Amino acid sequence: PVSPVTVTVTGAAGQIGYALLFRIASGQLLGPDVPVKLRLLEITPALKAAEGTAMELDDCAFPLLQGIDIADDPNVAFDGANVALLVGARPRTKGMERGDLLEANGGIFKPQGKAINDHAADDIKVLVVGNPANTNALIARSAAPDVPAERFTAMTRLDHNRALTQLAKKTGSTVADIKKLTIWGNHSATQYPDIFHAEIAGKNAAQLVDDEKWLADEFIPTVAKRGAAIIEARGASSAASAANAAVDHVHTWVNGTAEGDWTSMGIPSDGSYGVPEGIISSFPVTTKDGAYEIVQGLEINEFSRTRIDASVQELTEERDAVSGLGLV
Ligand code: NAX
Repeated sequence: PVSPVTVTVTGAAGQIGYALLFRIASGQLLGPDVPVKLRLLEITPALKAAEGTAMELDDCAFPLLQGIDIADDPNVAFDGANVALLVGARPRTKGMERGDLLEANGGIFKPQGKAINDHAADDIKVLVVGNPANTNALIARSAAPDVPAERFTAMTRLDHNRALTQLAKKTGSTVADIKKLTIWGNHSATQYPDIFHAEIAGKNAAQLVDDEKWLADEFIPTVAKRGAAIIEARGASSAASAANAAVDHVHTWVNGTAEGDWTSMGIPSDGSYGVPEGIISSFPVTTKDGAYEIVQGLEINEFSRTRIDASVQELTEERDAVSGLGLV
């Protein structure tokens, strides 16, 4: 029998948590043969709501679910964790400056990083979903010096998936035909979805599209501003699609990318493609046996270079800001 994997989810009582936990418990995160133990971390006032979600999880009688613990103390919630999904974060509220936002999130991600450092299992893998995801991941990573830096990742898979569908619609293809798409940079409006290396049923996507105006004026802004468009339409931010992307991210990290394809993950830069070492930026990566590697040797044209640099510049500024606050 396969031993159970402990998965900690923060912000468990929130809307992404509600869309995410049932999929984890049903086996979609790690595979149909892997039993899971869930740990839900919430702030004290939301513990009761988290208990309600746990009651519904019980009522699903998922054969793979071997237990649910709920805590408001990160030291308890991350104890023995193999996978940590950091979803809960402090949202930007009206009139809040960027510095205030980063500081408020530092108050969440620094102690969580330390708790992961002190209590998680040796094979811990961390995905930060809560925004600003890249910089929150950097804060958590900095607070966990004993955990290998590459275990701290940020989610750009939702952007990747959004880009796949937009490209499929434009070209009259299906998402399953598309390979080697890349999201570069920050999970923010500056992100750069890159189709220059993408293939659609084996043909180069940029050549098939052959429309730089569409790329610059429609594709990139549609993908980058999709979160706002969802809020406008739904009256609430992306939840099921964000949970789906988190499942995809971890599933791919653990189980590997397909031959001849790659995915996008926010990961600590090793300096590849001129991205300053240490910042958590999205790259094209392949995964195998629970580890990932940046796809090397891609030619970056002028169109892409400008956009990657702009997003990386924003990440560098966020890094400098949290550094100034003593958070990294
Ligand atoms: P909700 O406000 O519905 O839920 C957040 C939950 O986190 C709340 O229940 C809150 O009590 C909890 N929480 C707050 N501080 C906590 C702490 N210190 N420890 C544990 N739990 C804590 O937000 P939801 O819609 O679920 O979104 C969660 C986060 O995901 C937000 O930061 C959001 O911006 C971010 N997103 C990131 C995306 C990405 O692609 N990286 C896309 C979707 C989403 O916008």
